[in-house]
Amino acid sequence: MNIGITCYPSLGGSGVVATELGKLLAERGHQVHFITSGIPFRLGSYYPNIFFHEVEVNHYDVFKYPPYDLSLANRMAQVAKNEKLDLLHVHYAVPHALCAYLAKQMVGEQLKIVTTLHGTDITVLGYDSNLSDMIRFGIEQSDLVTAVSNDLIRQTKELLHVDKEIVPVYNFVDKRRYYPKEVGHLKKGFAPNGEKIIMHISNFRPVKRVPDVIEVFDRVRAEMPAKLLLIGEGPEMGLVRNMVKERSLDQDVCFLGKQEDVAEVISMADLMLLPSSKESFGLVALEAMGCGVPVVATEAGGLPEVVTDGVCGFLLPIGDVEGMAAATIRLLQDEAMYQQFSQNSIERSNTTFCHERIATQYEDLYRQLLSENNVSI
Ligand code: GMT
Repeated sequence: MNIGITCYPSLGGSGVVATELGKLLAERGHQVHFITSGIPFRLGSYYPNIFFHEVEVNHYDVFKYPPYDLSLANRMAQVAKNEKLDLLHVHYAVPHALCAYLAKQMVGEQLKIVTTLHGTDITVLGYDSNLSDMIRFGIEQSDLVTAVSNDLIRQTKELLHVDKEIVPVYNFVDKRRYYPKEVGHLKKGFAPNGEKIIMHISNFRPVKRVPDVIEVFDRVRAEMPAKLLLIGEGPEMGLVRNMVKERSLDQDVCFLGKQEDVAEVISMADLMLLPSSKESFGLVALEAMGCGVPVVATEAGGLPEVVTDGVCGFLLPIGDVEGMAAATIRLLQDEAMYQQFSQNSIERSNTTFCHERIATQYEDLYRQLLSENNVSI
């Protein structure tokens, strides 16, 4: 198959999933064309069967807002024609589903559109009355719509009142790269006296509730020796740094900023903390599970579909910092329970969320869609 993929190329779960899926499809012999505003950050080096088509936005003075959407639609149509694309798989509804619709109008009905909903494209932007009708239209005009959790499907239907079938396809991790790595030497640098390492990874946006991470860590630290590693950057970084100072936690909290090889970094952790108020899936939780790191998180959105409560970690109500601190201490102090949760996490990640399984699911959906229209593939 000739497949076009559009996503946001910068750091973020939807871009990661789109890029990793593209790599897996290319490994299976498909021609994969990324149509994005920059090289997706997880793409890294050269891969056979992967091509990159940059979307260049016109910054002519007359434009108050440079028209990214139109340039993207135009590029999609060009690539679809030149490379004889069978389908465009767009990740994140806004504006990608609409751009794909426009491209299809330009090249013809034979070009199929697959839209994957990732979360905030519905659970945040869906509440904006300036966008909600467009999002609904984009979903309805797509030939196939998938979402990364059942909870996101429920929320999409409730919020946008769409009747269209939305197929759940979970996110995945590549188990050839996400497994417990031997990083004792790195761990020693942060926890020289064998302190437990708690980790949080996010874009520090309000939905991630990073201040709750500090609240939880403060309580854990009062009970046992522990270190907190914070990975990522974003709007609430200043607030979080202040909280660390005010609570005199500077010696025990380390800010690592953005990191590319998270599989290596996550292997240093004993526990992943994810206190989000919204999380359609929680890719970071899955990445941690793949590395054998149990998760303490909230019950938000699709997290219960990823982290089995009491098996791979513990899930608490949003904002329950006391509960999350108690669960963290319990798990870190009970060695037998910890080892069991760590094993359970690896097993769940390698089965339900195995990269091979999910790539096959997407491939089957593409084939079904194209065969409905008698396209030979
Ligand atoms: O979490 C974010 O702020 C980034 C966002 C994105 O679009 O990259 O993540 C969303 O998509 C990820 C991949 O499907 C999911 O794992 C995240 O749970 C989801 N974020 C939210 O729902 C807040």
